Amino acid sequence: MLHQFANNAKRIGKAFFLCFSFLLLRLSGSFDRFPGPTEFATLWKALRDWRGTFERFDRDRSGRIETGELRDALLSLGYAVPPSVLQILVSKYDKTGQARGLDYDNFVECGLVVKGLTEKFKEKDVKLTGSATLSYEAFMLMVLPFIVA
Ligand SMILES: [Ca+2]
Repeated sequence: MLHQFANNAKRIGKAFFLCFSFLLLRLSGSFDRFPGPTEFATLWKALRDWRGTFERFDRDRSGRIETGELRDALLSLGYAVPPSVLQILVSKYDKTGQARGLDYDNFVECGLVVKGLTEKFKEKDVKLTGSATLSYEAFMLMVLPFIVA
């Protein structure tokens, strides 16, 4: 039983840590506040949702999300990522370096970054036109939490 728990914890470890980090950022904009039971329930639901999305869009059952699968998965989540951005995402999060696709952990990390940056951008693009004007400081404050997370 302990061995099974350890294997599950190892398997979901990185995805859990990433979701946990983003949850903390979302709660307070910093790592100052520790989440309670409600937030942990939200975290587990988010992880279950990410797993479901991964499995639904890994259409060839390769255990990895390739470029087309990533495009479709992100689109299903409401993120119409342009092809140029999609290529950058794949090159960054496909850790094999051999265009074999994203494993689950890297898929979650990629998805969280796209989700977080898109939500931040929408705060500046209130009319949802797809463009926004922002200062250098606003841009840096928008992007840096995702780089250092
Ligand atoms: Ca696949």
